[in-house]
Amino acid sequence: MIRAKTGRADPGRPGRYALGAVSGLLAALAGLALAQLAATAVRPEAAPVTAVGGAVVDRTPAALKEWAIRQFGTDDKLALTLGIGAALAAVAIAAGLLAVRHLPAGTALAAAFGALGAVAAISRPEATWKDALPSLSGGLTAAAILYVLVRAARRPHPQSPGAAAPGAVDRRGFGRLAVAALALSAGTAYAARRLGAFGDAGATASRAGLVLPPPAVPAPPVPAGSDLRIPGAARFVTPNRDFYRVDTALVVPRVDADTWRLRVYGDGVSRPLTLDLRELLTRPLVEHDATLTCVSNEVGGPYAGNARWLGVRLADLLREAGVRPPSQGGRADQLVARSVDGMTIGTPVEAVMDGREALLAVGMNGEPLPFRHGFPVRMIVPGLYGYVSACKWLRELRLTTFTAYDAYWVRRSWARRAPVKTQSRIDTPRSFAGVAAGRVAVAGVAWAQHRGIARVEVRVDAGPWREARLGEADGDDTWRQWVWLWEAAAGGHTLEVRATDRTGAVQTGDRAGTVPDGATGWHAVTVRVRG
Ligand SMILES: Nc1nc2c(c(=O)[nH]1)N[C@H]1C(S)=C(S)[C@@H](COP(=O)(O)O)O[C@H]1N2
Ligand SMILES: [Mo]
Repeated sequence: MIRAKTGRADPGRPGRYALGAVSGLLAALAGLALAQLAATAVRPEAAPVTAVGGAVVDRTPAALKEWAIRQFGTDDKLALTLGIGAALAAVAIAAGLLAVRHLPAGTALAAAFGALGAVAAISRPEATWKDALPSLSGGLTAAAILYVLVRAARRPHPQSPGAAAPGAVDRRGFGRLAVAALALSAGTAYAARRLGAFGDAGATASRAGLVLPPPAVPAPPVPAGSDLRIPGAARFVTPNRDFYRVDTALVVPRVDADTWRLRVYGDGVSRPLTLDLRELLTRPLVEHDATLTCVSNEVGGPYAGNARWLGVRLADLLREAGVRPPSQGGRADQLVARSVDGMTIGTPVEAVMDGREALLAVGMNGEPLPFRHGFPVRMIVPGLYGYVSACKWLRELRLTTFTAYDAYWVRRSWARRAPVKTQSRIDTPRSFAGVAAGRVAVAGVAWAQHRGIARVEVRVDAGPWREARLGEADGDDTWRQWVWLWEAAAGGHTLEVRATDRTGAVQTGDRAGTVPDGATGWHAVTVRVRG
C-alpha cells in the first residue's frame, strides 16, 4: 500500500533524471568548448582533454603502452582521446543525475572535474600556472550551465497543476535552454578553432618562408639499384607523408622558426651556446641518408622509415661549445636533448662524436622538417633507436652523465643505451595473403644502421636458407631492400627472413619483446598458395 503510493507519487522522476543526464552532457560540452577557447590564449597542451591525455601517457606503464600500440597502432592517440571523452561523458552524466537530487552537489562535481583537469595541466612538462586556467574556466562554465539546465528540469510545468500530473516538467522551457547551451558550445568551439589556426599562423608562415641553404656536403645520389621497385614492398626513400610518427605529443607542437632558440650547456661545456635558426644555418650543412627505426617496433612492424636528412653536424657544434667525448677525457657521457614539449632524450656523447653523421636536422627529403617530424630542428643519429637519439622540436642540449640523469623513456623501463638491432621484414606477400602458384616475388627491407646489411636469407617451411638478392647499398646507415623469387607450390606455407650485418653478425631468431631495448626474432608470414 505504502509502496504503491510512493511509486505513484513521483511519475515525473524518470523524466527528470533523463533531462539531468542530458544537462550533464550539455554542460560538459560547453565547458570543454570554453576551455578549448581559453587554451588558445595559453597553449594548446593546456586544453583539458589534451592535458589529461598527456598526463595519462606519461604515467602509462611500458607494458600497457606496448599493448595500446599493438591494438591501435598510430591510432593510439585517437583511442586515448576517445577513452578520455567516454570517461568524461560518464562523469558528466553522473553530475547531471546528482544535480537532479541535489543541485549544489552536482554542480560542485562538475567544477571539481575542472579542477582535476587543471591539476593535470600544471603537472605537464613546461607548464606554468596559466595552464590551469582553461580547465578551471571550463569547469566553472560546466557548473553554471548544469545549474541553469537542471533548475529548469526540476521546475514543474506551468500548465500542469500538481494534482493532474505531479512532478511533470516544463519540457519546452528546458528544451529552449538546452538548444541555447548547445548553440553557445558550438559557437565557442568554432571560435576556438579559428583562434587556434590564427595562433599557429606565425609557425606556419615561418615554415613556408624558410629557404634551406644548399648542402656544403651533398649526399651522393641514391644509387639507381637501391629501389628494386617490387610492388607491395616499402619504397627505398620513404615519402614524408608516409613516414611513421611516434611521439607522446597529443597536439603536434608548432614552433615558430623565427623565435626558436637552441641552448647548449652543461658539464664540460666551456663555451655555452645560444643559437637562433639563422645562426644555425650559417654553419655548413651536411646531407645524409639514414633510416630511422623505433624501439617499439615489433618484429615485422611498420615503425621504420628512410629519408635524406639535411643538417648541421652535431659533433662540430659540440666541439664549438668546448665539449670533448669521454674517450678524449670529456666529463659528460650523456647528451640530453629536450624538446619544446618537455620530452627528454639521452644519447651517448661518444656516439655523436665518433665520426658518424649525427645531425641537427632541418631538412627531410628536400623540404624543411614537417611539423609532425620536428620542425624546425631535430636530432638524427644513425645507428640508435629514435627514443635515444632523435629528439624532435629540439630546444636544448645539455651535457651530463648517464649516472646523474635518466631521460623520459629510461624512467619508464626502457634501456639507457639502445643501438639498433639487425632486423629484416617481409613486405610482400602479406601475412595470410593468397597467392597463385608459380613464381612469387618475396621482398622487403632489412636494416642494421651504421653497420650495414651484408646478406638477407629467406626460408620456406623451416627448410634451408636461400640467399635473397639485395638492392644496392646507399651507405651503411640506410636499410636495404631485398627480393627472393620463390617457386611457390599449392598449399599453406610459412616464409621467414633473417639478415646478416656487415660485422658478420646474423640476426637472432630468439624472440624478445620491444621492452627494454628492441624486439628480436625472425619475421614470419603465412601464405596460402592456390594451385
Ligand atoms: N619531442 C619528441 N621527440 C621524439 C619523440 C617524442 O615523443 N617527443 N619520440 C622519439 C621516438 S620514440 C622516435 S622512434 C622518433 C620518431 O620520429 P618520427 O616521428 O619523426 O618518425 O622520434 C623521437 N623523438
Ligand atoms: Mo621510438
